Amino acid sequence: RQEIGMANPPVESMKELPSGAGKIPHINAVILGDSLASEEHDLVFPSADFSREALVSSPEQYLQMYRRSIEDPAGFWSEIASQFYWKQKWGQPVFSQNLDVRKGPIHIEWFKGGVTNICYNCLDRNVESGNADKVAIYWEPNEPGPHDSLTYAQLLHRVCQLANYLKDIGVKKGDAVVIYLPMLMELPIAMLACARIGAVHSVVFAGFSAESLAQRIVDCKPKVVITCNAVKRGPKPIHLKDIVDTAIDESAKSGVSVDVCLTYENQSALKRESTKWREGRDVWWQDVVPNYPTTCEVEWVDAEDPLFLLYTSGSTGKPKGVLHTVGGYMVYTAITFKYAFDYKPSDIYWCTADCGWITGHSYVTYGPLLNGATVVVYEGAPNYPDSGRCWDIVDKFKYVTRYSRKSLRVLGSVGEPINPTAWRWFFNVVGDSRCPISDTWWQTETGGFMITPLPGAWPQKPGSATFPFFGVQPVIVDEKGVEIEGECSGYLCVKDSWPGAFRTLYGDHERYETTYFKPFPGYYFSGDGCSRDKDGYHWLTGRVDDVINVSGHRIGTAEVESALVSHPNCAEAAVVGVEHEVKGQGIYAFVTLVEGVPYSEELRKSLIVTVRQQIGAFAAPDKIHWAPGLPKTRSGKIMRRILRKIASKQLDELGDTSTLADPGVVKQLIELADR
Ligand code: 6R9
Repeated sequence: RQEIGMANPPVESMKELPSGAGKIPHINAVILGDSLASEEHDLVFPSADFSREALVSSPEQYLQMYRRSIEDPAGFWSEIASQFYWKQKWGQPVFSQNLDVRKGPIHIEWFKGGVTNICYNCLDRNVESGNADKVAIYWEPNEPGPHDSLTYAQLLHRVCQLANYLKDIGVKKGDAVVIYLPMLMELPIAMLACARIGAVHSVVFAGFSAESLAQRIVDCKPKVVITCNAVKRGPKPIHLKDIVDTAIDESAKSGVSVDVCLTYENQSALKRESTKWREGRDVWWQDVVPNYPTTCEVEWVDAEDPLFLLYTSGSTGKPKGVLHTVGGYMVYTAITFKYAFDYKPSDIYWCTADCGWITGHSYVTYGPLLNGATVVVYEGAPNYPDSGRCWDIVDKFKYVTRYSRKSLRVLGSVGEPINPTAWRWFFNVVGDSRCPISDTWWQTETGGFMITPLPGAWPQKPGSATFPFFGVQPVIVDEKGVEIEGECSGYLCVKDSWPGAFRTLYGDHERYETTYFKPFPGYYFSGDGCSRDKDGYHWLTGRVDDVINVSGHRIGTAEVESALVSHPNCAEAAVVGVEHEVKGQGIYAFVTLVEGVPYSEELRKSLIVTVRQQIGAFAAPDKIHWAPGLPKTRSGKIMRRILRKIASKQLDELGDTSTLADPGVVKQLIELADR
């Protein structure tokens, strides 16, 4: 409290603060510092130095900006959009929307009539404004050793060459291009080249199988697939081109043919002589692209023209092609990047996500480059050659001694609720108790951060994503869809649109409406559970299909997991609900122990006691299942669907386990079921 007092001027009057718009009245308590329940959730304050230098340095400043964004969205977002280059300004109204299924089809439009190009804004704009020689991308290869880099001017040249090639082979505005590349510089180059000519990129994470790739090719029917022959992640090469060959053959069976497979020769992984080749269809990137001119005219597009498709898995069925458009996405990713990371032009920024996921789209490629930032792109795995690699990379690009991590300023977290124990490790150990953590809640569908700390603005609570970003109105509703105010928990929805929102599911607007807008009419439904504490902080509790109802008590699996993980012997935990005769649902916990700790009855009891102590007796797990490993997707998400089946002993209904990072863990778990 001392710190915040120093960092932020005292508040004039409480009446000045919003009570209606934005629905975050409890943040008042934070500002006035009078009623925060620090005994419940320890508060972690940004240092006075950090706040002083921050873009948003106090709760009042945030509130002022937030209130404006809600009361005058057109004005607020127009001002931000004006920081970019528009060939022609957008028309009126600045945005139009219908998020209420009862009032007709769902539609969202921002900056309609505005003519721009996101590649131009990422590259040409920066080159022309003095950043030509600034490093845009540092590329760190899988094998520790010399790295590569591209300045903004060089990146622009590379992008133009590829754009010219794509145009030459007939790719036009609106055509889909599938990109199946690992984290080479060629991946953001390919995305930007598509954007430059108005083509719609569909990046498929290079860890997906041939079958999944084929499914995506069949859905968006590209003329061109861009890939590389192989990649090394860790010690072993993966032959991506073989996977693409199979996928293209598979797609042909559904009548979808690919004319060109542009293949980058990734020499460190595989020589071209050893690459399987289809004459007439396959083309080596290095043989053609460098021969094209380094300038390429921009295809000016409407703000509402499509920018990309990104497939994401639903609860069932085929993947959903989330569609984002140019203008709103551009404005939203740029501004969320800037504020959530308190971006300074001298920063070197590294996001470890792969461009195959939304985080890599918004916060490796577009958000940072729109801000003229220097981005690190890393080809390999975080634990190769050992688990110190990340800190090695951090130090390398600031040229300080091994593992000092002194250059770190802000840390980020995304993708799953981060439990307080992990949060504290990240904060204390990685960040030396010095760097604020931006725990950003958002989704493929939302385009950019939705609920996120602004690191200099207010104290953090370990495990809370804190408050909404500008223009975002999170709403918590009960099962009837009625908005609940104040301290509460329920389903997380969003009221009104924001520029980065997805506009449809490709080719299936009906599924878009059904999945996201029908469950709670009038709102966008996120599929997540959330509670808001009395200070207005948001706590994401996981997907609502992960909520367990025990004797009428709603328990977030994440809460139980958090409690388990706080036990010194527990490394990781995943909790699912199972049918229970008396309680409705019982709690079933898969627990991975810290290396070297043996399973024992005593430990089982002590884990249960920990949960009882932290949440209450009603939340005590009915079963602890020892788990040497947990089934995870290649992006690191625990596949609870599989755990639920194991827990309920429906072993013949495990479903597709092929997308797991390590399918072997399932067998292990089944064997350990009765230990
Ligand atoms: C960006 C991304 C979206 C789902 C989302 C939620 C979970 C993401 C989170 C978080 C708690 C956070 N999620 N960020 N949960 N705290 N900071 O991950 O997109 O792959 O589409 O996943 O991830 O459950 O609904 P996506």
